[in-house]
Amino acid sequence: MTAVMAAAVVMLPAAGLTADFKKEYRLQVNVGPSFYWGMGATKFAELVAEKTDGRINVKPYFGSALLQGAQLNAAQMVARGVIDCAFESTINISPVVGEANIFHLPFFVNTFENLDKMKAGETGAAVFAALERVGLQPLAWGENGFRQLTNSKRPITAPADLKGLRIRVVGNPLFMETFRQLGADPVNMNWGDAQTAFQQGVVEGQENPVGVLVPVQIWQYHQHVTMWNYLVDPLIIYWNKRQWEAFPADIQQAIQAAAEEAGRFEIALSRSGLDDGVSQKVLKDLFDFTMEVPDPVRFMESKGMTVSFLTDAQVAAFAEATAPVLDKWAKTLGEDLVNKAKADMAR
Ligand code: X2X
Repeated sequence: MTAVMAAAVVMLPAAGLTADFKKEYRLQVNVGPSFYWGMGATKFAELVAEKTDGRINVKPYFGSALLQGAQLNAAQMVARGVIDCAFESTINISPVVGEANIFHLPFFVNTFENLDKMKAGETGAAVFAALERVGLQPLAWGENGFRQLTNSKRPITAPADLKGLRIRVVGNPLFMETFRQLGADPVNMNWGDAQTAFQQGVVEGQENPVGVLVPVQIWQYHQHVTMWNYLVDPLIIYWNKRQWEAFPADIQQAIQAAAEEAGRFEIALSRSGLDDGVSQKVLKDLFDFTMEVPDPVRFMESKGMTVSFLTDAQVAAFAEATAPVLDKWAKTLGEDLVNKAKADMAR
């Protein structure tokens, strides 16, 4: 054995122990740190540090700072390894993983129960498998929530109320088509630009979950909110797959556990005040979380907003009006996936 070879043999185990980790793993997040979603990202970074004894340092980059605001590029950049990982909306994943649009069909998934069944069932497995096929390792679910409609003009309780309203939507064609079908005038823009557009009154309305409406203080621009649960926006914590596979097993396990815990925390935050108290109990009992989470609906009312909850008949009228979009996109997604979702929800 030559001296060089001997040295290599001695070096190997040591190199294995102190695997070459990056100084920082960059985490893409579309919103800011004060949103529940942003708080979930911070929690994920903290838990990864804790569970890997500081060997893996995840740093959240809020407001799509790594993408100059181009939120719809998130998944592509992680798949290419330009960004390491993301805590991102299924809407922002959908350009690369079309299957994610199963959650965004209008008036299709309408309750937390249905959503949970889909995530735990074959639908969730199919969406995760689709991420893997494009080079993304899915780790856990989070939640932005059911998206609600706000506007500055009038209470909206029927499709006719939307006529001609300029509504900001995210740049996903399914959203554009849904609002066009309802007779509105949708305009797509990134979230960063949308906030300026609200301030300047360039748009008269928008749609987002209460976990976004409250931190942006939407009542400053829009006085009316329609609670119509028209579609749901789950989040997924995911990692570049090649990089993930190169991690030692103990690191993978630690990050996986951190993602599941952070996802659970973030979902509980997002549902606080919207379910029968289960989420608040999870926050207190499991996470020892003492910050007061206000009931979002009461809170918006206290800020002077009119809150319209739709009756079943009113929801049915919107569902009927948007049925052509649902049918078209169900075909795009494929019978197989749509049937999985229906079967999961019927369970
Ligand atoms: O752009 C939006 O509306 C937001 C913040 O909800 C998403 O990233 C999907």
